[in-house]
Amino acid sequence: MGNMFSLKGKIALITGASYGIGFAIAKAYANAGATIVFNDIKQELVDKGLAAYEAEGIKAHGYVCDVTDEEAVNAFIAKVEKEIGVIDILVNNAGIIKRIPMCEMSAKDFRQVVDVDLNAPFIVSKAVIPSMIKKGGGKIINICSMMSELGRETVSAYAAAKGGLKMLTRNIASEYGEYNIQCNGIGPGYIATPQTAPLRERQADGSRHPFDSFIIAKTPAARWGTPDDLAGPAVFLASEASNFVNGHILYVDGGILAYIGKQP
Ligand code: NAP
Ligand code: GCO
Repeated sequence: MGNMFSLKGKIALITGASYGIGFAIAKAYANAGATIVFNDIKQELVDKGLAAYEAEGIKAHGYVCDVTDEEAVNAFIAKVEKEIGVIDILVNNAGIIKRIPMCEMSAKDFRQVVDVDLNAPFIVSKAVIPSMIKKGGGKIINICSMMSELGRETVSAYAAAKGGLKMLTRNIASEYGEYNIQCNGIGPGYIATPQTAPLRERQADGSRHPFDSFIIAKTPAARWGTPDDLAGPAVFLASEASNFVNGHILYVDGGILAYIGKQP
């Protein structure tokens, strides 16, 4: 039996992958043999990302592109197809969060979160699907969240977007499965990245942030995840090992969704 997790010869686009979860997934794909393409919103972040990949011995291709801008995305994908080749694996990773109580949140802020976290995966997916069909198949992996299943104070827009992304995942699987396209989601638990840094900040007296302690108590693994915890599941969903897995959300959460919580 060959290595069914190999990504040799595949071209993978991971959006917003200069650092954080996207970077860890891209690193794992490169180690499995794929050619890495990533984008970020600013040139300085792309440059920072390129240097970080180089430090890992990876020759990545970095581009500036705002994933919410349909015209820019179409031009970006056309450029990648011309310069590197047809994208075999797309990871819709770029995302933002705004933690604001719902009744204090402006519609503009709400729309911005939905734009990056839900509309953009729609825009980028529809830009890559036609060439995947022509090539005979492809893999799309949407980075969902605990908030695809759960709510909490201050994250109404994020939860609405990530819940929507779960259903977009199932719909892409439904609509394009017959073309050998598998679209699945990864639902990370609480992962230590810049996005969650404010939730882990030490208090003035040096003690843990209350949310930090709350997450550790709520997670059977009793720790925050690291971006590298997502590497194995991401490789699985990009490889031929998952060729009959479609429309599934794989939660990688140290057990949070299985757990009722510690008794007081
Ligand atoms: P992060 O550290 O904030 O990284 C997100 C990346 O996306 C950044 O490079 C960011 O660039 C980029 N980005 C944002 N808006 C963009 C746009 N319009 N166009 C292109 N790139 C854009 O986040 P992360 O924690 O690694 O999260 C990655 C994904 O996982 C997100 O979708 C997030 O919602 C999801 N997630 C995270 C966690 C967690 O606990 N960390 C858990 C579940 C799901 P800038 O730096 O310029 O903003
Ligand atoms: C929050 C968090 C999240 C996580 C993640 C959980 O404020 O609750 O930032 O929502 O980043 O998406 O899976």
